[in-house]
Amino acid sequence: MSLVNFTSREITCKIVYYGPGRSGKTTNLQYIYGRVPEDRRGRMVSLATQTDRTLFFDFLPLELGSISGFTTRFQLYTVPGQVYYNATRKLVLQGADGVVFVADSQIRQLDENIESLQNLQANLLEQGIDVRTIPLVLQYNKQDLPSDLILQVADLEEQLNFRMVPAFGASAVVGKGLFETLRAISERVLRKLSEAQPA
Ligand SMILES: Nc1nc2c(ncn2[C@@H]2O[C@H](COP(=O)(O)OP(=O)(O)OP(=O)(O)O)[C@@H](O)[C@H]2O)c(=O)[nH]1
Ligand SMILES: [Mg+2]
Repeated sequence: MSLVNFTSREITCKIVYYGPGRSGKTTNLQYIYGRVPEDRRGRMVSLATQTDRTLFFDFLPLELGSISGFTTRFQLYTVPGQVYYNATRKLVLQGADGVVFVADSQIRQLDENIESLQNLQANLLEQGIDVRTIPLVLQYNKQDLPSDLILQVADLEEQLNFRMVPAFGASAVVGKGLFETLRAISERVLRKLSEAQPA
């Protein structure tokens, strides 16, 4: 849930990076952390297993400028993608203002992507949120892999983008498409927030 503090003139929003195991959620945050100036970011916290799978979440606080005199802070989280960590995913998802769904473009991961999208929908619904109304952006990651291993963006659009939300081809290992994704979700979250304020 976004917080608006009128005394300190700050807006704080929560964005959750969701998606199947190994799709590249943690790599997104690590790359962003490495590229944002130090005075714009806080400490990144990662809780991972010994093999670097996310065990609980990653957390990265960012300051992304100001609107109408309010400093905008974004708290980026990742969920653990592995199927059996659903209880943790639900906890991390609580109070999200926006979701980035990081899909794995590999052909053999298509079912995992669909299952994870359905899991997102179910977990949001349990919290009384319709997946059609929460700000959502899709990212088709790993587009750097050989073309015979991956689905092209147009095919992924057809298979996964049922809400026709903004979507970006990306390669998290080299940082391609990551800031475009972040910009799109933060704009959508802020727009929704401004629509919710009484005129
Ligand atoms: N080729 C390629 N590999 C990637 C890309 N993004 C991530 N990877 C690799 O995929 C593996 C998993 O990446 P993570 O970022 O840990 O994935 P995750 O979504 O956080 O996985 P969980 O924490 O288990 O849910 C790592 O070996 C990454 O280096 C990409 O764009 N291209
Ligand atoms: Mg991870």
